[in-house]
Amino acid sequence: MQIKSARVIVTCPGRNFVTLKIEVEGGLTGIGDATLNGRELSVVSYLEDHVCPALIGKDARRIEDIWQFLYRGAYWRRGPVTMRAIAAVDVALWDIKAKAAKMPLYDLLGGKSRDRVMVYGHANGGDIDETVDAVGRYIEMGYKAIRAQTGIPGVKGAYGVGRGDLYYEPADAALPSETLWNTTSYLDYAPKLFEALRDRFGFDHHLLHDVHHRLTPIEAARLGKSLEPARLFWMEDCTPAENQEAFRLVRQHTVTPLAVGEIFNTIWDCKDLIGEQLIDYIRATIVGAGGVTGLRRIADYAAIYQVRTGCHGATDLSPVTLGTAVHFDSWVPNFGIQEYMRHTPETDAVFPHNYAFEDGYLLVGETPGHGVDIDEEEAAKYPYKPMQLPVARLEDGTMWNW
Ligand code: CS2
Ligand code: MG
Repeated sequence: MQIKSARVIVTCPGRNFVTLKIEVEGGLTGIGDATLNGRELSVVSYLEDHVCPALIGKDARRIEDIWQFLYRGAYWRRGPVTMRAIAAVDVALWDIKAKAAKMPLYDLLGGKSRDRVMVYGHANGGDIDETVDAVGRYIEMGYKAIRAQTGIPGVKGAYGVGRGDLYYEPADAALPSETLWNTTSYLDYAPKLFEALRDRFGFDHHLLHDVHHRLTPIEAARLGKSLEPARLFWMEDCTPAENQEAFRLVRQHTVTPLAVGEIFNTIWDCKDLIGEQLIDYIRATIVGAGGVTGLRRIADYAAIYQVRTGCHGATDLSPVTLGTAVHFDSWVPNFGIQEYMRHTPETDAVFPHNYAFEDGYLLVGETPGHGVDIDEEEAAKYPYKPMQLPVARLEDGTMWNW
């Protein structure tokens, strides 16, 4: 089953997506997502200039060998650009293998471990009252788990406050826009949101919160402690995780469950976090962590330590990643939850797919492959637009973690 062509398709139906399409002799095709929010064209070049030419003529059935060829063979290991390119190839090849086997991807991975995949949606508002109302709307839509983020009065552009209810999208300008951060106001305000949410809705729904790397370890420990009465499903990215040891300090102070890993690329980024049981959920995802092959390694390792998966699923992860994730989630024994931010109708039209939301869960499709396609005519209507993520500064002008 020789690879005949490998092409990159860039489209911007509201936001940029990079997709790799591989065709093998006999005509079967598969697609993989290679989108890196705000840095899309670097992956396009990595694929077009360095990876695609080397794929031609290779046996598409040898997914593991091709993964190793691209990982070890580059010499320059890891990193978001390399690992997204590898993910795109890997997912396209799994798609082809599953189509050739006439099986939905989850079957090829070992079959379903569950019937449906619990997801969490994003509720946000400019202040506590607005966010409480937004959570109410998510509950009405059937969500069992909801991430809640609130603006902070006096703090311009606090993380997670979107434009619109369903389609939160942070990459908002050709050059990074500036937001403000104030840790003192946040540490004071955020716990009040969760108190208000539990007062209003009780404890029947899972609540999640994303700190988005804004705190130091001791501040994160304090927030974790103050959120304990709200019994969160998780507190996410409470402090930057380049230094995995930082989580020891957080962990020893709080029983609020910890999630981390949406920016991780490989198992090495979370080796100690998992091995020392410093986290509860690993957020690495298909496109970020080298495809199905890379993520499966992380998930199997995590299972030994009772760490469960919680795949990143923001809108910058294309429907191809989401669709593949739903297959992965249906199979993976140590599944925790799946993030689900809806794509716009334009994006859904570019990427026809067969996963479906029902009553707080995503249902996996039954067609062979990962169940997501790209309509190239539709994609061509939306040319690439330069868009970058914002940056954050403290009030005195110091750069902070966005
Ligand atoms: C966020 C993301 O989904 C999440 O948990 O942290 O929205 C993140 O900001 C974006 O994926 C960045 O591209
Ligand atoms: Mg996050």
